[in-house]
Amino acid sequence: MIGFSEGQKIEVKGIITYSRGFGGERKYFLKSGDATFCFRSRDSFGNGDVVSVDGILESLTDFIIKPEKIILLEGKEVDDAYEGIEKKIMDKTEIKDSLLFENPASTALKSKIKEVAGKLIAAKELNRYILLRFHGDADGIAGALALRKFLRFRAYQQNSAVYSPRDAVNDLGNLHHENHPLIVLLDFGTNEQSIDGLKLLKAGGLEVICIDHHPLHSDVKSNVNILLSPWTVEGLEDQSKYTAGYLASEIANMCGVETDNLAKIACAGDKSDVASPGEEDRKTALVLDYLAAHTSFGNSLEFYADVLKKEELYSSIYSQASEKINEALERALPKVKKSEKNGIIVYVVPLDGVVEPKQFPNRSKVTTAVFEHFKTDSPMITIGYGKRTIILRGNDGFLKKGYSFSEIVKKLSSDMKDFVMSGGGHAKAAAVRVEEGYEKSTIDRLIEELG
Ligand SMILES: [Mn+2]
Repeated sequence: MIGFSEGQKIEVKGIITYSRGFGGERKYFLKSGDATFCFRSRDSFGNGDVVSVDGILESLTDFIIKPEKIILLEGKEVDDAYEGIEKKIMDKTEIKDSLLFENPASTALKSKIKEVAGKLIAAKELNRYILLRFHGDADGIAGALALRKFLRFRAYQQNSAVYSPRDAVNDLGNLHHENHPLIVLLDFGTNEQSIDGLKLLKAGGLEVICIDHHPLHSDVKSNVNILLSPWTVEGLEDQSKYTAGYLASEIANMCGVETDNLAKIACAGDKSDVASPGEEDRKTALVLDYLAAHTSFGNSLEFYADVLKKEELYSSIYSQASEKINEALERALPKVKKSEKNGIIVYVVPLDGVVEPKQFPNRSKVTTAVFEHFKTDSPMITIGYGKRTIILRGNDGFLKKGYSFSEIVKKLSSDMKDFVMSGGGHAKAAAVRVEEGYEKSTIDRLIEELG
């Protein structure tokens, strides 16, 4: 560093990122944003504490300060220090300026992707505690694996697409003793049902980054610190296909790791063509979905990464998963009813008796399998239903006629408040929960909406 000399008086404000015992004292490492200093003290500080150290610069080789006075900062001073130091680190960090894939979403979101990349790199540099919740499907898992390539964090699988107030209270409780933790929600958390949870995090003063491609509720933006969503891009079409795992791969790419492969797996998992996934990527996505459906423990990310490396286990999971889907498809096809409405082919398939509760494939996977079985260029939708659940799939032809399931579901939810409990999803794929016994009437009503 320019301008420092040994023996000079120095005052440094910084964040403690690490410490270790050193005789009867502790040796602390302090990041000021310009450099990492160290000092020894008998006082006890924690990682993440912000201190101001007055003393003599003893050595220029590793910036050792002999402290004369150490003050632990509190309140607003801490927040200001974090902001300032983080900014210095972000300015110094080299973040790649190129994208993995150029498309209307990545181009428009480039500076946002960069912002998240910088934020995560700074968090890593400051050794902040990061909690990442990822959606328990191939897209969410691939995204978490992409971020894992350059970042350490606690990872938890989220099996619902909603960030509930219960999740928020849990996180607030668990992070209570962490200093300036950071929460990342990946592939969920930006829909209407998540707002209350997000509000609690905000009220608790937690910093939150949301990376999601589910239809965005307008209140999300004001309740999180950074929002990376294709739904914020004006005029963008088919927003959902820019999947969360794909966006996470773009972030990781800017941080200098290779994530091309994970971007493809993420897109394969959500049937998106954005990263042009191939046959092998589709296989891997299926393996991840199969694993995620069978995993009940929360911290499973390392396990997924391992399975992908173990060839034999991988292939045997793949053959089991595809066999189970084919078997379910065989059971479903005889029950499919075909009709037509306003030039749209409609397939309806009852799924009770076709899928077993809590088994792979679930109702949504079987509906997708039926949908893919009847693949056509003409406008077509497939509706799968079971007890209290309706699953919707539509093709590009359906979309081109100007329809969107997220819009239709929104309308149904408000028109049929008493029967439709909740619903949501994407333009081409969505799900609805209804009161028991109202599955068929809701489907009839839904088909009427196509008129
Ligand atoms: Mn997704």
